[in-house]
Amino acid sequence: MTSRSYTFSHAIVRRPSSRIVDGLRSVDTGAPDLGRFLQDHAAYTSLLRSTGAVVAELDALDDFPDSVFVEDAALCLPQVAMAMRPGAASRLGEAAIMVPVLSEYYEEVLSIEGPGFVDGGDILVTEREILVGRSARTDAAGVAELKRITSCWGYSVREVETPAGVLHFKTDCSLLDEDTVLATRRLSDTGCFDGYRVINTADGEEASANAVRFNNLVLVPSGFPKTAGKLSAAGYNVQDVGNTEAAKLDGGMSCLSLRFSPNSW
Ligand code: CIR
Repeated sequence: MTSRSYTFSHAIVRRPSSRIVDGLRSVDTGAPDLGRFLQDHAAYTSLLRSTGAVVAELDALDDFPDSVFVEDAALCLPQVAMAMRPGAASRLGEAAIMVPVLSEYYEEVLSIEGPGFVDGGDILVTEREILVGRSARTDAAGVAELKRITSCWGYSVREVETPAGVLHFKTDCSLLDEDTVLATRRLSDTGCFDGYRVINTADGEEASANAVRFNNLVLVPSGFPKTAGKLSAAGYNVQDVGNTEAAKLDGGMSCLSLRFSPNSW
């Protein structure tokens, strides 16, 4: 069975900017090291490619220190791609830059026009629905516009809450398969995944929740052996990827790519 929620023919990544040290962060745990970030990014990109997907690696954007987190600027569904409207002022301009890139793959590229805001990191596309977490970056008006646009293709959007103090909805969860999500306990306890099978991150390993299922692989940040073990024991093909530098900027595995299978290909 081919699942549109984790089977992808394509991905887009963007190389980290030489201004990565200026990236946004909730807590300052030290400056990210560009050389190490580049190494981890290369390992991540080659794992995506190892699944047979075509992976476009975009040039770094030095005007946008956070632009390596390419997921936040767009949402790609099989029928349509959309530029998002990132809620951080320093990231707003990343969205328009994605439009010509996405037009290489899609006949139709739409944009969230505002006044609301939506970050791609707040959007979890599952087989049956699109969950959008309101957060410091994504507001009700943004969710409403996303809902209006995606309803044209029959998608059902469910608005949920991102726990206080958590950057994005997907900081605390990821899709593992048609029915299963990996989530922190603080998020799954809200009941937002009722009806799904939930695998919780191991206690103390909440930062491993932002994994990514990409074809046959589940990429998880390195350094979370208990959660990785739980996923392996559940039958997933787990690959760990160094994430120390992205983590200094609140980034994890899903933030680093846009993943898609355009219908027109
Ligand atoms: C930001 O604050 O926007 C970046 N430093 C991190 C973005 C992480 N993106 C994501 O979780 N989708």
